[in-house]
Amino acid sequence: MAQLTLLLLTLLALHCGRVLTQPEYVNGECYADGAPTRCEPVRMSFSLFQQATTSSTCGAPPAPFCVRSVSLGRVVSDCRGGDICDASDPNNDHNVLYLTDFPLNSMWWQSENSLTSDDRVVIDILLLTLAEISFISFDFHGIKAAAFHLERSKDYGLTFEPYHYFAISCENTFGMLPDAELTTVNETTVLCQTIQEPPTPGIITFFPAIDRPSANDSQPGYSEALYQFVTATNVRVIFDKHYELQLAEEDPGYYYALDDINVIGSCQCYGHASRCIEDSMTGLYQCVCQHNTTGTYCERCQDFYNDVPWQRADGSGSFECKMCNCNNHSSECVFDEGVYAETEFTSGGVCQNCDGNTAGRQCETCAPFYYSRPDRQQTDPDVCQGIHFSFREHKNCCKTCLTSICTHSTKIFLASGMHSAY
Ligand SMILES: *[C@@H]1O[C@H](CO)[C@@H](O)[C@H](O)[C@H]1NC(C)=O
Ligand SMILES: *[C@@H]1O[C@H](CO)[C@@H](O)[C@H](O)[C@H]1NC(C)=O
Ligand SMILES: *[C@@H]1O[C@H](CO)[C@@H](O)[C@H](O)[C@H]1NC(C)=O
Ligand SMILES: CC(=O)N[C@H]1CO[C@H](CO)[C@@H](O)[C@@H]1O
Repeated sequence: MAQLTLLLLTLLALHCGRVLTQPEYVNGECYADGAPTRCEPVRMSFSLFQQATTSSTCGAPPAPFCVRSVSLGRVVSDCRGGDICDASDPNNDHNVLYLTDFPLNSMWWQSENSLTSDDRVVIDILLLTLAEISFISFDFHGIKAAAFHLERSKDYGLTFEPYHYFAISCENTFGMLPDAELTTVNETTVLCQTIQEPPTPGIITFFPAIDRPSANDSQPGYSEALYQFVTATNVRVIFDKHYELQLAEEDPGYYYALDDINVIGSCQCYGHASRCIEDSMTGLYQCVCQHNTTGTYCERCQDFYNDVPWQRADGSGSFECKMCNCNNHSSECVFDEGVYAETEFTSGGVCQNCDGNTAGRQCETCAPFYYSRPDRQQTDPDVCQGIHFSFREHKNCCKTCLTSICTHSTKIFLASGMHSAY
């Protein structure tokens, strides 16, 4: 109950927030006293006011149904109320929109009313980003399904994979054991959760991370596998089986009915953003990346911040991206694993296209046939001066090479392309 209250408060807060302000969510900061710290956007609802779609809705044409409830521990069906689903009557409409409307609204979604006990019904919800899911809850109107399962997509609906199962009998329906023991090697195994019998109306919730070995989000927190396991761009709900009843003669058949589906989580930003905002072009959420990261999900380092490899911030560190040192002679840099190992994992950036005839991993020396002027800093644009000692026409030129003549003749030499004739 406390959980439900919290959920409703969260949703109320989000509801008001969306109406009154730009959709922007702030949680903590990514820097504390100037030092980078892991940060996450606040939790929000990814289902609220999103358009869900379904394979089955009652009401067109209008059709009667019998109300299911639990009385004295048994499921009962009541056909006496003359209940009817009618899409054209606002009081009896059970459109799929009501699945994702404000949860305190009493309107509900209902499938066609005359299904057989194992007719499947599918609901799809797009989450508008790669969401890190805290929980998904289903608020059944009338009795719960006897079995249903979740699939998720991480590529905006191109592909789906099984995510979680629910059943009164996991073993009989899905051949799965509830309460499976997990260890770190198999902690992202898809599980089956028991639906209590009788399947009273109300909420059943799936927490993707809970009871998995690395779920404790402290030191270092979610494993990479678990971090990936809790994410989705789309959620698909598949109702597999109705709770079987002795249907009365006047009972038109089985149906599923839910008040709401809630998908609660935060934008996945790999610990490098405390906010995500709606992109006005795509309508999708995008992380506001910190720690010199970039991308929709802060999934890579900004250009020129490749001196260390990109890494997710977790409980063991913030892993901010580090700027390359190219001694002021390049603004391009690539990360090299080998170099990183050679430097004992302190610096792996390799500068590209060093300018001013500089060379080296950090543009820290001069290119062949150029030498470093003793009167200039390495960061100076003119630190490397050219001379070709073996080039006959210029062999008398400037032993010290600090005169303007030398600079001039060197330029001629370079421009003439005779460099390669050496
Ligand atoms: C997970 O692996 C452990 C052994 O490491 C095994 O005992 C357990 O049954 C496995 N769980 C599942 C659900 O496969
Ligand atoms: C998670 O870790 C913290 C710190 O190590 C500990 O205090 C807490 O009890 C742990 N929680 C669970 C559920 O194991
Ligand atoms: C870096 O290079 C620019 C021109 O490329 C130059 O103006 C500036 O003085 C240099 N900075 C240092 C610290 O040498
Ligand atoms: C370009 C950029 O955003 N640089 C930031 C990299 O991160 C440091 C803090 O670690 C900021 O001070 C820089 O502004």
